Amino acid sequence: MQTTQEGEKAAIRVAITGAAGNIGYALLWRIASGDCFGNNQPVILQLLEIPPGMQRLDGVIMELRDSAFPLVHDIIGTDDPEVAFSDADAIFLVGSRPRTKDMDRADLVAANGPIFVGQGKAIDAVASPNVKVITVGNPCNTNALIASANAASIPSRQFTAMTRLDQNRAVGQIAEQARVPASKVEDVFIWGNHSNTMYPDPRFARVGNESVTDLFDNEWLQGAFLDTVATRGKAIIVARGASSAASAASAAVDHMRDWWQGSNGRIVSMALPSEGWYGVPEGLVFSFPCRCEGGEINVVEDLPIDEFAQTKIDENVKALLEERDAVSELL
Ligand code: NAX
Repeated sequence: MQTTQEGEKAAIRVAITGAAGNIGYALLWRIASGDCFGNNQPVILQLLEIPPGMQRLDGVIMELRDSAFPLVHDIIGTDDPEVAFSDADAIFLVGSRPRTKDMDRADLVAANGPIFVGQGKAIDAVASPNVKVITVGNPCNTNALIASANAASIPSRQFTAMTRLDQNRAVGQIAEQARVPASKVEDVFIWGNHSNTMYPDPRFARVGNESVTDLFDNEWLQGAFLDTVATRGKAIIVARGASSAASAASAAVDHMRDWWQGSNGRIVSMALPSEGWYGVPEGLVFSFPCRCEGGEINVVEDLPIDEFAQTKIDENVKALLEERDAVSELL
């Protein structure tokens, strides 16, 4: 813990892996400016890269220093996970290999799984016992499971994966269709895996006081809306020639901010190890409707499930069980 001037909060340690990558470049400035942990919460940034990324990381750190953020008390750049995660209060696991055109999901699982074994062990050894972990690197649900399985001393509920980008995409689609600002759209959330099987559930969503299911018909909600959200990542790659970066960073900030500071009663999407909620097998890292309060994530447990939602939940359970089987030797 850092010494503080009177009245100033002690700095928290925030670790970010893949910090010199595309998402890292957008994420660091949002965290440094106070968007995530609060505009009166100083941070020490602990940035992890692999050796080939260290020169780029040096450049990123130079730019961060040149931004002279009042809340940034120190910046550490390293290629050693035990240095990056040392006493970390919050960790963003972003670094991993993005999927390329020639890779299917099984290739991605095989390429990235081992990274999260080593990082889970390092978190177990050196992070704060209260650490909050968000996994962004894909396949993020299964990578969170691997990291958690290798960090036995840290409760598994402290390991989450990011489906907030999918939620934000769903909000964006509804807002655009209803011609309202995104702030008017509430309580749409994601079930399942961060992959194209995910289910953006509109049944409890509202635009202002109006129910989304009254505003739009099932043909759109179960058709174009669902497809657009589920395949948005690919559409961005086609249009931009690169995968989502700023929107992914923004979603990671939203996820961690709500966990850290509370979601003010709003339902948000977070993937976390199932405790059997909605019949999802225990331990599977699955996106559920959640509310956050006092630093805790509480799954909203009493929502009715109709036949379509059940089919989508089952589809995601099946896909995640297959991913879990594919990495069983890493768990
Ligand atoms: P980049 O390739 O731009 O950056 C990744 C960085 O991670 C590189 O600098 C690389 O050197 C570093 N890295 C690789 N292995 C590492 C390791 N073992 N330890 C530390 N650093 C390591 O990818 P970027 O666009 O930033 O995407 C990062 C990850 O986010 C990818 O896996 C990507 O698939 C995933 N995404 C997840 C999303 C989600 O909603 N959950 C959406 C966006 C994104 O596709």
